[in-house]
Amino acid sequence: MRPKLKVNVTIILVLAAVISIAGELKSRDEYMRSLPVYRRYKCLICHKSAAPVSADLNSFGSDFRKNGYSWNIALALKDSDGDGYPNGDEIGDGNGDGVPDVGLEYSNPGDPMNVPNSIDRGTWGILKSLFEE
Ligand SMILES: [Ca+2]
Ligand SMILES: [Ca+2]
Repeated sequence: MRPKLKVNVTIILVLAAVISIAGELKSRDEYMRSLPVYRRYKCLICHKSAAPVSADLNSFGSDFRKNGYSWNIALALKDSDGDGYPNGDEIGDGNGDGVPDVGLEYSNPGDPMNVPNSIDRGTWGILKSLFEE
C-alpha cells in the first residue's frame, strides 16, 4: 500500500470509529428517554455500572432490550430483578402508560437489593393528609 493511501485509510477508519461511538451514545440516551422516569438511577436502571458499556446490562436492561427498548404494560408488569416488585411499581408507573406517579423512581427495577419504600401508597396518603391541614 502506498504511504498516502495508507494515511487516508487510517483517517477513514478513525472517523468511522468516532461516528460509531457517537451513534452508540446517542442511542443510549434515546433508550433512557423512552422510560417514564430515570432521574434517580440514570444508567444504573439498565446497567450494572454507572459508567456503562453495552455488555453490562442488568436483568431489567436485558428485558428492556428484549422489549424493543420500549416501555409498556408488559414490561411494567414483569419483575425483571425477581425482588417481588413489578418493574412498574419500582419505576413508579404501575400501569405502563409512560406517565410516572412522581418525578423519581421508587426503586431500581434492575437491582434485587433495592426495593420500594415499605410504606404503601395508601398509608403514605393517610400520613400525608394528617399534616396537610
Ligand atoms: Ca423488581
Ligand atoms: Ca428492585
